[in-house]
Amino acid sequence: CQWLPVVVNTWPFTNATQAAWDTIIMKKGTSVDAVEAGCTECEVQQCDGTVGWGGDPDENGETTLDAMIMDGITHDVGAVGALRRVKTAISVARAVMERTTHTLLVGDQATEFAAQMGFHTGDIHSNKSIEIYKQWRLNNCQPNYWKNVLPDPKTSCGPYKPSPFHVNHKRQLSEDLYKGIGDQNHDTIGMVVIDGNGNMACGTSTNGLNHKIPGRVGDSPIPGAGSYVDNDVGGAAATGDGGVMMRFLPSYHAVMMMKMGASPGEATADALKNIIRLYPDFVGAVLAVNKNGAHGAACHGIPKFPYSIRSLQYDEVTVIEVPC
Ligand code: SD4
Repeated sequence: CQWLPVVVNTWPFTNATQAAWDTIIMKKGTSVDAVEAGCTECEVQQCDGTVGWGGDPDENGETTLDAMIMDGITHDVGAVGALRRVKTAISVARAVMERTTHTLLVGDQATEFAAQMGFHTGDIHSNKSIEIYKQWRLNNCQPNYWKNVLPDPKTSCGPYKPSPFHVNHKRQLSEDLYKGIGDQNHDTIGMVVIDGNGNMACGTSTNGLNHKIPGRVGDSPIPGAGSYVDNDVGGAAATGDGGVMMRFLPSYHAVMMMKMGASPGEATADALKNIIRLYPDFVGAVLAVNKNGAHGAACHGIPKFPYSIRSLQYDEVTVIEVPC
């Protein structure tokens, strides 16, 4: 198609788009190389504090990372969840893909794997993450992601105990989540690339949610949830409330809709429709590009969703805003 190659990613993370584009054009890299380079750029720059080291500490004050990478030709996937003490999450995910027959490694063992593969391990706090954590402790540790539990009566913080009272099966909305996701505070890089040979790859990288419960893994490293790609169809990536999104595999849904003939815009809208029906207060977005380079996105719960693109159609990295 006349517009190929194409790089698209969530949010106005334009340096990431440029890094991926340069990898294809200047370094003659593959789509997998480009996704790794683009997501790495965000990890290094800590894109808005929501990607990479030193952002969004958990309830213990620790930043942990989720990432995945997927090859559209082979459907090979590598992913890490709740990765501790390593900054280079997308590259570790790629090592999982290329050096193991597994798909997803988590927690301390993912860190051990990274160390074996030669990645640097060490402290990944920042002054900012320490400050966010301190403020949260000072504000009575607002237990954003618990339900039907009681805090320690002395501290009003954890450890939480199961509440003996009524059990509410409805998801409680978290103020913090809504502050964390929006056009002023971008989250999670999700990227889809079509390289010069028409081959596709996708990936994600994130540090998840502020004050998440330690051990929490979001949608980002889950194939079909955080992102998904099929060389013969197209790819998609998601951002938003991952606890909800992973129940619906919106990236897989969008790619399957494109396979059945939907445009990227229609496919992403359909993927979100399923979620919104059950979770009307859900906040998130899905971005998709088909194998010909047509692109589109849908979003919910925020005024608009910006995504970044570079292709032959756009002679510089361009931010497109979709109204929600
Ligand atoms: C997560 N989906 O960990 C990520 C966060 C995100 O916009 O994308 N926020 O749930």
